[in-house]
Amino acid sequence: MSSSVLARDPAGTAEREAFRRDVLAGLSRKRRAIPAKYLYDAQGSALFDAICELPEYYLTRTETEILKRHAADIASRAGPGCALIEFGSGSSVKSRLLLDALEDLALYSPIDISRQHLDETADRLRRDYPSLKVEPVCADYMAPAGLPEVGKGLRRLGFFPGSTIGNLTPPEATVFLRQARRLLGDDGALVLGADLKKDPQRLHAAYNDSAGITAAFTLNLLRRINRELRGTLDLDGFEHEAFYDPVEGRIEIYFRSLREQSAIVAGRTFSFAKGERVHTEYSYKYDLADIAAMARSGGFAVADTWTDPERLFAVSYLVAAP
Ligand code: AVI
Repeated sequence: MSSSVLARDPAGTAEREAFRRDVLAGLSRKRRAIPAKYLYDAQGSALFDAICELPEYYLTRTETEILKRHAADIASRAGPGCALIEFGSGSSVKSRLLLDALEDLALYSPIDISRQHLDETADRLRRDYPSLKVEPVCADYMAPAGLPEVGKGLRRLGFFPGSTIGNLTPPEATVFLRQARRLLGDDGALVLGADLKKDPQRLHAAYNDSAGITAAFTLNLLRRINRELRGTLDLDGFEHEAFYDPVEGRIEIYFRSLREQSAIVAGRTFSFAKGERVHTEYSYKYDLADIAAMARSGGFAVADTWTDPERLFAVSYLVAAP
C-alpha cells in the first residue's frame, strides 16, 4: 500500500481492504500465515509496549543501555550537521538518546506508516526540542516502490533500532537495506539494532513470558480479525506458540488451533484441524558475521559495532559501501 493512498484515506478504508485481502490470502494458503504488521493495531501496539517492559524481554533494555553508553561514539562518527532519519517512529526514548548526542542536528525525520503515531511523535518532539526541525514522513518504508526523498542536500544518518530488521526474512532485509542505502546516499550511514544469537532458553523465555503478554499480543490478531473482518474465531480455541529454530537462527511465532473447528472470516468459512497453526512472525537472531553479511547484501559495510557485557544485543554503525 502506498503512502499516498494512506494520505488520501484518513478513515483507513484502503488499510482495511488490504487487511481483508492479506488475511483471506494468508488463511487460504497451505502453510497459513498472516503478515506481522497486522499485529500492531492500537491494542497490539499497547501490548508490544508492555512486552518491552517484561523481565524476560531483554532486547529493549539492553539496546537502550548500549545506546546510552555509545551515543557519543555514534555522534562523533556521524559528525555535525546531519539529518537523522528514523525508520518507524516508535521508540522515542531511543531516538532522544541520539537527538541529545548529535551535534547541530539539521533535521529529524521519522518515517512511519501510521499517521497518528507520526503526528504524536512529531508533536512531542517539537515541544521538547523547540529549535529542532522535525519533518515526519507518512510512508511504508518496506514498500517496494522505494522511499520518498528526505533530508535532501544533507548528510543523512538512518536509525533502525529494536531489531525490527529481525522481523524481515533475509531477502526482505536486503530489500529494506538497499532502499535505505539509496535514500541515505553515498555519504550516508545507518545505525542498526540487531538481536544476537544466544542460549536458546533465554530466547524461548523472551517470547514465552510468564505473564502471558506475548501470548496476548499474538492472540490479539484474532480479536482484530473478528472486529474488522466480521470474524467468528473462538479466542479460547487457539493458543500462542513460539520456539527458536537454531538451524534458521530465528524465533517462529504462530497461533495454533486447540481443537478441530471452523470459523467465518469476511464471509468465508475456514476449517482448522487440531494442532494446525497460522504463522504470524519471524524474529531472526544474528552473530556478528551475519550482521556483516546482511549489511553487505544491502550495500553497506560495518564500521563499528557496540554490544553489552553479556553480548545479548548489537548496535552497528553501517556506512554506505562504494
Ligand atoms: C518488533 N520486534 C522486534 C519484536 C521481536 O522481538 O521480534 C516483536 C515481538 N514479537 C513478540 N515479541 C516481540
